[in-house]
Amino acid sequence: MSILKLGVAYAVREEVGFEALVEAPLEKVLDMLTELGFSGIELNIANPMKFDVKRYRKAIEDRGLQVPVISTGLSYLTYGYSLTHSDNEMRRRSIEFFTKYAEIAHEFGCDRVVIGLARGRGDSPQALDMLRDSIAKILEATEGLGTILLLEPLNRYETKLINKVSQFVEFVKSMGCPKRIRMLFDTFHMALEERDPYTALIQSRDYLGYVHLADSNRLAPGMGMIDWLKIIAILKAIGYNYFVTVEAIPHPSFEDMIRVASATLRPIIEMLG
Ligand SMILES: [Mn+2]
Repeated sequence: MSILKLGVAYAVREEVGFEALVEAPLEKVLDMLTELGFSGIELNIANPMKFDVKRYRKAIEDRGLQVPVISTGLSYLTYGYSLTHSDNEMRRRSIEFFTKYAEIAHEFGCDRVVIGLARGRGDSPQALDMLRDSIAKILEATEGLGTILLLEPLNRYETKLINKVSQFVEFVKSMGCPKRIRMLFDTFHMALEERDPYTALIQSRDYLGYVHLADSNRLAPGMGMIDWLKIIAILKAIGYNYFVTVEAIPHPSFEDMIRVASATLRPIIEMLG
């Protein structure tokens, strides 16, 4: 039995958009995941206030799958809310959404919520201060649940706020290293930003709370230049023991993407993980 579990990211919303996320009927996706040996599904929820927890819980639990994290980037892409928005009301709504995301995560029996694009693009000089302030407010509001916030370094084309592992470390240190902020390491973003993404992964070991897998071109693992044996070997060596979740462009289709990802990763995880 491997320690690492394989997951896939899934977009929960009606409108079609963000190409890196999945747009396919839930039940069909869950059946395919079960068949291909996945253990979990990450839910990226555009509007947590309208999310039907019961329906999702039943469909997911009926198949013996888990929800490793709740992710949040679609709230920014759909409504424009962000943790660093210059408009106080938009920032307040973003924080309110995060509090609700934490409650939803708790209902799925997981304690982790992602801060990716919902932190905003970082265009204003006050952005880092606003991010610290917003995160402090979310930590306070979710203290009773013990929610862990997974802050994800993203590549420079998506945000100016925290693009590398070293910038993540600097940021959490500036907040006094709260135990409930951990890093989400995304192989696609780090292949773009770091001199060497493998070394960067090793350097993230003390902070690592979650991992996204996509190849160097954001296609399925196995369709680009990343050395997956090396990535999984490092995760094992640094003692990471949670989900590795595929978040790749569904090309040529979602089903093809998860088939390739499973064919690439499962043998390595079974051998090493
Ligand atoms: Mn990601």
